[in-house]
Amino acid sequence: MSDILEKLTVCVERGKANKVSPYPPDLKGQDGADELTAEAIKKGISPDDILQKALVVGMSNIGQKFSEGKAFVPEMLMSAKAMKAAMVHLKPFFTSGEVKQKGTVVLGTIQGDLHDIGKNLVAMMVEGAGWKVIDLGVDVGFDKIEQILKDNPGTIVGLSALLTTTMVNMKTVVEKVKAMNPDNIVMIGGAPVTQDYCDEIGADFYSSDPQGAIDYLNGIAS
Ligand code: B12
Repeated sequence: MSDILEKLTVCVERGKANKVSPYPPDLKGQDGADELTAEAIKKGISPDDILQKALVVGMSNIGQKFSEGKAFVPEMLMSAKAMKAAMVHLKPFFTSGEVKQKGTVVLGTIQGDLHDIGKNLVAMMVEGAGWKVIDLGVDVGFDKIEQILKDNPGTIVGLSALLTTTMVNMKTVVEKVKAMNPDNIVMIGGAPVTQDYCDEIGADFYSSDPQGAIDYLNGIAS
């Protein structure tokens, strides 16, 4: 099991999306994240292990290299491509939860930020836990959320941020969402976000992972 997960980690870190992808040249002709994820599932490795022990590790490795000046934006982009190729196979597992919907969650990556992999994972897993998810995509400000809240009162807002420079935009959204109705709930997450930041901006809930969000949401629903 560890062999295939290690290969998968390398594929995400090096940005090898699938077998036909010519990038990176030294891995030409070899299986990529697409094929290896399919194989791992076939072998009975749990989708959660595939995600946590391979895909997330690969992303973290490329992020580390970027921090050290050993990798650049194009490489991160290729890693994101590989991660997305893998996630296609995981989606059915994460979204095959209960059919009855417990409520609605509107999700988006905050204004100025284009990172969507973490947000997409939260969307998949929250949906799988039985919630209706409205995914607004990336670069989301209050304007996009406002209409959803008007049309679907009681909708819970989930915001993701990966950039310290633009995570400050979460504060504005929280303020405006609360000004609309103080009972509106906002949960936040993303690598640079912390519980302290959540408290500081008056958001209702922070979690470092999707499961925390699911536990919180299920607590609200029950
Ligand atoms: C892939 C990547 C990119 C890709 C994004 C592709 C995409 N479609 O998402 C591209 C190449 C486009 C990119 C661009 C940039 N990036 Co970038 N990127 C990354 C990288 C390597 C991985 C991010 C990722 O997907 N992680 C994996 C996911 C699964 O983790 P996650 O997002 O944290 O999500 C998890 C949790 O946080 C949580 N979660 C997430 N959201 C939410 C929401 C809620 C409500 C909850 C409860 C939980 C939750 O659940 C998720 C699953 O566990 C990170 C490095 C890193 N290690 O994070 C840098 C990183 C985030 N990028 C960085 C930078 C600097 C940039 C650029 C500014 C580079 C540049 N000079 O242009 C641009 C910014 C573009 C923009 N305006 O957004 C920096 C940010 C530094 C900082 N302190 O702000 C990082 C940290 C790299 C580094 N080490 O310096 N990037």
